[in-house]
Amino acid sequence: MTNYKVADESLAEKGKEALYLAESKMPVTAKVIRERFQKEKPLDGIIIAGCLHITKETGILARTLKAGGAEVYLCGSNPLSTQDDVAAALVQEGINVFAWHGNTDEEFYWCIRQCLNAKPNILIDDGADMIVTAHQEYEDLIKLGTIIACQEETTTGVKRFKAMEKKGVLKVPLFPVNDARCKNHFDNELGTGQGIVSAIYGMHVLFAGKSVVIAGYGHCSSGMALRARGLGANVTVTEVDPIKALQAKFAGFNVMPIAKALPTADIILTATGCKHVIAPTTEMFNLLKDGVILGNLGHFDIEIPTKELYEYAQEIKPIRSNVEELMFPDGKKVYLLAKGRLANLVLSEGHPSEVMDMSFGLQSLMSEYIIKNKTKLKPGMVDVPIDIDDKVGFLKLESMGVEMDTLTEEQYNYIHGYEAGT
Ligand code: RBV
Repeated sequence: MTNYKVADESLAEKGKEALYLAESKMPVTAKVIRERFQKEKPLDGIIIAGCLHITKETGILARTLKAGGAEVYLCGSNPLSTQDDVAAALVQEGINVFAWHGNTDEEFYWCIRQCLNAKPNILIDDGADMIVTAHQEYEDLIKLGTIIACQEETTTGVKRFKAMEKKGVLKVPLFPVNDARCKNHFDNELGTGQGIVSAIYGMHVLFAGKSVVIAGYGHCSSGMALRARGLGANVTVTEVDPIKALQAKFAGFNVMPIAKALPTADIILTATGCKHVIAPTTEMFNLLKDGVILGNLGHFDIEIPTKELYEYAQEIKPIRSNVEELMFPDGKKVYLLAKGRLANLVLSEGHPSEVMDMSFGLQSLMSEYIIKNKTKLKPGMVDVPIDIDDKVGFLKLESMGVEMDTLTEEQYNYIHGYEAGT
């Protein structure tokens, strides 16, 4: 029996079209790994719960885990990112889905609890909400060893788990899949980078000639800055880390404090993982230029001070799906994308399938690794093994028909030795 709550089951046919498209763009996850999983059934009898954006790419991951023998439960990792058609299609395939676009915070956690009620053995989180809920409300799952280990998809989640570990309250083995090279070099840089196009589609304005502020210069935001420049924008980067600020400067971007950048910015896009990138004060709000577009591509909706902007606005007018015009007391208009939530996922379909292929290839192999090594795992954070990271890299290259060199034994000894010099 499939357990589920989705918005509209009649959307399944449309969802199948989306999944069909993603299948062909995700050869590592949907073909190579899945075919082996189908034969070897490494996840037989295992329940896997994923708190992930419910997209066609997540659907491909769910199919692969299911092919490996797992029973899969899914809930959304953001209230506005669920593709209702995909959710409906997955239910028809026997995936247990609890997600719909536009759920309230209360409903969001209800969905997470439905997944945890299934007593999952592996949790795959995106942002840490499910694993934190397991720690707070489902202690038995941890104490009795039902949860064997967990996997985290995104930078914000990893940051939260590092804080938990430091405090000594992380009670499960946890693999920060986000930090693997095959994840963050591609998903974060290219996926979020190109996400500026998906995000701006909410307004459909031209980047060329605009003053664009990119808050942050980490993996995600540096990709965004590069893409904005490629589209012809005059790009300013804001940072708090001296090395990243230098990197941005030497890459040719303007670098300055956000307060100095605000008055001329036409578009402000954030992906810092921090809160209140624009401080929630009247002084800062008054610095914003009339007509400015505000969008966030970071995990949570507090980078742009959404709540405070809503409070300050005299009028909030929805102008199209998930785009609002906020009128300030002085008559100035500010355009907010996706209610401050991940605008690339809310206003479009998130990262393209090609990069998610690597992220979800890693997630698939890590679930298998967890089961194979379950007796050896201890609570705390453990890096994704380098051979699994490399494996996904090799598989991706192979799927693209790209060849590369291999070291000779002599070369290997040279780079691993110290004896040879001048
Ligand atoms: N992300 N998933 C998608 N198309 O399914 N797009 C983006 C998708 C993930 C990505 O891995 C990132 O780390 C996370 O969403 C942010 O919540």
